[in-house]
Amino acid sequence: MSFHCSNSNYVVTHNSLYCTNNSRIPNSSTLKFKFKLKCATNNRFIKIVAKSSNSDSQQPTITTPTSFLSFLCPLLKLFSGGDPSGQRNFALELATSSLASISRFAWGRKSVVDSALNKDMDSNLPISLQLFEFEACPFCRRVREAMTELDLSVEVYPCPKGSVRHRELVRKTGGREQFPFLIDQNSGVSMYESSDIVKYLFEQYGEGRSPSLGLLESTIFTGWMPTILRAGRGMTLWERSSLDPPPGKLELFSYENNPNARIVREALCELELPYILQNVGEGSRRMKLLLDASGSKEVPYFVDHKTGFQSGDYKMILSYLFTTYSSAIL
Ligand SMILES: N[C@@H](CCC(=O)N[C@@H](CS)C(=O)NCC(=O)O)C(=O)O
Repeated sequence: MSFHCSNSNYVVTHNSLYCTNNSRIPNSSTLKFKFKLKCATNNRFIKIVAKSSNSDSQQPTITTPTSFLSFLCPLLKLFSGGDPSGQRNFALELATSSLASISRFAWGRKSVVDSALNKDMDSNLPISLQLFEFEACPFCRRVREAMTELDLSVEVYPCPKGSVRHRELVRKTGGREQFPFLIDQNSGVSMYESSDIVKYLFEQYGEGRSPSLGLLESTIFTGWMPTILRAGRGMTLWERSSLDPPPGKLELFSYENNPNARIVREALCELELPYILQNVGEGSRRMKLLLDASGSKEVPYFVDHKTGFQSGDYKMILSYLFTTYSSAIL
């Protein structure tokens, strides 16, 4: 249910209140809403009191986060594989990506709910979730893991450091550059803070399930491992990436903890290419879509709908992406 009050829109889920336009509520204040609902079956009024809490991260502070990544980033660049479009040692790439997957245990591997969203599995249906993130960010990873577990499709807008398009959108919509940032067009909610996003997604689409404590707390313990192991891949915009957005829809079948799919997502991020992420964890209802598209259950599977390119071979996908979406070619 949603309502308008004091120049802001609010959405009430079964146990939370969200402000949909990111307007700032002063830290010292608590907002209390009282309203009545008329019950359809017996016409009696139910009184509802909703209270915003000061710890609610829907009250954004104006400060830009001082991220551990800002210190780690130059260090990782020093040891990283350098130019992502250049020759790569694929044995090493796969080894580090596999270790990264192991470090995240079972999170983001399989679907744990029969999600309410996307009941009709059709890749042409509009997607209501938009996630602004970058691959190397541990907080964004936890949200992507939750999305695999909830079997949700999402439009991903990569926001690497040096971004020329998507960071600006986040600043305009949410007020500051902080990732992850989620927009849910179903409810009109937009929000920062990974743990709030994960809780929100489970509340909205978890069919009564709650996120596991492991998923919520894991970022502190193992969240940085993939970032370090992958030497900061999926963190910074590739210097020769095309300045224009892709002319057509890009679609990736993936699940968060798949080592090969991670390497493709890193490249999409370094090229700042928005794409439809079709999560197909173990037990996903979307498996049929993948089978129809590729004839196999293997991920990653990538489709560029404009050019017709499609492939399930991560090396071929990388080569295609860095050639097609390089500023030198377009
Ligand atoms: N508490 C926040 C932390 C988010 C955060 O610090 N994100 C970093 C990236 S890992 C960020 O946005 N850094 C600013 C930047 O990259 O410009 C959450 O859990 O979402």
